[in-house]
Amino acid sequence: MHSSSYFLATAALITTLAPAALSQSCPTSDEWAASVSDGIRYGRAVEIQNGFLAVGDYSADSYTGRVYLREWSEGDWDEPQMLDGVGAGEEFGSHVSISDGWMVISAPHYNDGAIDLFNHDGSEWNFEDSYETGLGYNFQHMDLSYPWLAVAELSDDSTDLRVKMLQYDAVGNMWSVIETLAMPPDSGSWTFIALDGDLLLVGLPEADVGVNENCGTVHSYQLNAGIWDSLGYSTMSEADGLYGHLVTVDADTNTRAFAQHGDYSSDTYDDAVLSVDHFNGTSWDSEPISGSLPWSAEGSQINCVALEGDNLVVVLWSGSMDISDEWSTHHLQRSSGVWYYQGVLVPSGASTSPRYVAAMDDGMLVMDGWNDAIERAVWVLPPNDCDDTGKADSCEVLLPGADGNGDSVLDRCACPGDLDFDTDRDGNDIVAFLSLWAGATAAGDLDADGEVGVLDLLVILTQWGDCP
Ligand SMILES: [Ca+2]
Ligand SMILES: [Ca+2]
Ligand SMILES: [Ca+2]
Ligand SMILES: [Ca+2]
Repeated sequence: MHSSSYFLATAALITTLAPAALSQSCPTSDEWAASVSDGIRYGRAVEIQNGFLAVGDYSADSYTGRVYLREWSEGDWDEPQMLDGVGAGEEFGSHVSISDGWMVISAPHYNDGAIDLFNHDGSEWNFEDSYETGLGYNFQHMDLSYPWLAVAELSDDSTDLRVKMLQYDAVGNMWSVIETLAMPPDSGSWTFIALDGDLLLVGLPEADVGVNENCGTVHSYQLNAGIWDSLGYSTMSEADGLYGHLVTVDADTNTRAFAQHGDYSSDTYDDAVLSVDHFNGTSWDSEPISGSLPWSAEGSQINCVALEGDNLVVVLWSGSMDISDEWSTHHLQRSSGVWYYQGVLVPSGASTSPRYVAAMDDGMLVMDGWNDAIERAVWVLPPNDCDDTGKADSCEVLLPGADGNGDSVLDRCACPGDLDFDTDRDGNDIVAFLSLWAGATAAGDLDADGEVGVLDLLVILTQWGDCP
């Protein structure tokens, strides 16, 4: 080792080089608390997609409702664009979904339910079209996956449930009903719609099956040549099981996840069950979930399930006669077709007060809750963040210099400071570092603070020796 000469060269560089700032492009974790003009339902709808973020507050302004819209732009979450409902009580912002530059927002109590469609023009969201439920039908649930929008609506006498499939017509710049999917009789009055790519799921937790009342089903459909073909339904055949709660789907990985809610008022099925299934092209295969899962505990209920790729997030409500209620957010990851429990996600400043929703895209999670200052709040954070940057590793690994050995793992997480990938930190890594510093090259940003400088050199020195 020629430590002294490295030291002298380093000392010389330190006197001549200022920290070199790098451009950063990955969305960063953040928190937005409710303001005085917000209602108590702030954050009861959240959505994130491709750098767009939406936070709904259907109780704002006497339940007129409001949605806050932010965009990740030039290294920051922008000041929000606000969209408001038009009349008290319509609850605009109860549901929000974004897909490919389009957004839908529900107003469940504008007449019997309306959905507004917006398009992003590169700087803001503009109203383009709307859909109102048919005469004698009430809005239930919806989901958007461009160019399709699925809307569930229930007849006033609760006997007929149907799902309207709307498609965007670029020539007329309008959304039109292409198909109506009829649900079986006794489908109940509680519906979850999940739409992604060519897969549509309809969760009906109160559906009766044979003699099993409130048994619950999940109906699935696949888009073939412009028609939504039924793939049948699944169920657990348990009375009051409420199977099909909180359905979500990821078309990129042909995966769906949902809960079996169970019945609060009976002891038989009062703990939540989580199911994850993989679509094999014809039917759904169950995927195992490894380990002891917190929602199996007495009195536990799942409030939301969010799925993206190999990541699954579960918002849990735990409580019983003995334990006071607590809300927590749990992360699971899939490896070779098995889901492994990873741990609890704790946003900075979050309390264990009620949480209801979560959504995921591009490795970032958005979720609601209450903060330590007893304010309703919304957080955005990455479930996978090996370097504690508040940015998704799946985004950062794509930045120049972040993955020099091409193994899809951030180099600074695998073995911090091993810049020549020979499984140690030694003088050769210092030499490599000095040239990265001189060139202001991103691979030298070992502490991920957006600059290459002395602090990064310290990473090599403090991690000196063989890789773990
Ligand atoms: Ca990270
Ligand atoms: Ca790597
Ligand atoms: Ca090395
Ligand atoms: Ca740095």
